[in-house]
Amino acid sequence: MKIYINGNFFSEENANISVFDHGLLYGDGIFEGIRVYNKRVFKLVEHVERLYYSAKAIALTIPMSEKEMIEAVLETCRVNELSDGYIRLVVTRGVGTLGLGPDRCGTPQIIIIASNIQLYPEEFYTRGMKIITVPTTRNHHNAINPAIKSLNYLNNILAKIEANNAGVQEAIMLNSQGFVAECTGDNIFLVKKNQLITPPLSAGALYGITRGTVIDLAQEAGIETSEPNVTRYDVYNADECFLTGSAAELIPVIEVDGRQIGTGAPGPVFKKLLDSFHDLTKSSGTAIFV
Ligand code: PXG
Repeated sequence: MKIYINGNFFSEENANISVFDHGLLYGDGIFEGIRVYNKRVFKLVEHVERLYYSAKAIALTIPMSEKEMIEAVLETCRVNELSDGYIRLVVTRGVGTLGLGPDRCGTPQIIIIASNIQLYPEEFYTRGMKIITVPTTRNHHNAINPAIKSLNYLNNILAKIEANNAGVQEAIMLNSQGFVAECTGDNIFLVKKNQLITPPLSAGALYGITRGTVIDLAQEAGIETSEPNVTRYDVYNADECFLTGSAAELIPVIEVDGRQIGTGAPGPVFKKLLDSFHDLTKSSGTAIFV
C-alpha cells in the first residue's frame, strides 16, 4: 500500500508523521471517509466539500484547492490500483510544539490512505443489528460542533465503549436536550407508516453524505421524508429502523434498548432503498481512470 503524505507516496513502513503534529497531540485536524465502488469514488465532490467546510469551522487553511484535493484522492487510488475500497483523507494542523497554540504549527499535513473497511459482520446486514442508547450525549453545538468531522472523536468513542460494554456494536447518542442525534459513526433513519424520518442536523447529526443520498433516493421513489426531532419513544415504535454511513453503508436495526423494532427483521422500505443505493453505487461516482 502506498500512502500519500503532502504530495509524496510512501510505503506503509515509511509513512510516518511527527510526534509533534497537533493532529496527534491535540486531535487538531479533520478527516473524511470515502467509498470506492467499481473504480469510481462515490460522492467524491461532496466529501471534499465537507472536508473544506470542517476546515473552515476549525479555522484551518488547507494548502491546496478543492480541485487539487480531488485529483490527489484519485491519484492515490490509481497508485494503489484500488477498484473497491475505502479512502481515509486526513488533514492535521501540522507539526508544532507542545502547547495548544495552532499558530505554533507549520503547514497542515495532508494524508490519504486508500485501503478497505468492514465495520460490522456480514450477518448484521442480512438479519439486522441490535443497538442501545448510551449515557454519553452528543457534543453540544457550542462545544465541538457535531457537523465538524474532527480528529477528536472521543465523544463518539466513549459512546462506542459503552455500547461494546453492553455487548452491542453501535449506539444511539442523544443530544443534550434528550432528542436522538445519531449513532457513533452512522446516521439513523426510522420508517413509520411508510414515511421516512431522520433527525434534523440541528439535533446534532453529522451532515452525512449517505444520509443525504438516502433522502434523495426516497424522494425519487415517492417516499415521503421528514426531519422532525425524534425521541426514544419514536424509535421504539417505528416500523423500521436503519443506519447509514460511508463505512457502514445501509444496515438494518431490529432491536433498540431491548425493544423489537417492527417485525424484528429488515423491512420493505429499507430493502427498497438498499436496492436503489446499490444501483446508484454501481453507476455513479468520479472515475479513477479517465
Ligand atoms: N455520523 C458520524 C458521527 C460519522 O462519523 C456518519 C455519521 C456517516 O456519514 P457519511 O457522510 O459517511 O454518510 C459518520 C461517518 C471511519 C469511520 O473509521 C468514519 C465514520 C464513521 C465510522 C467510521 O472511517 N464517519
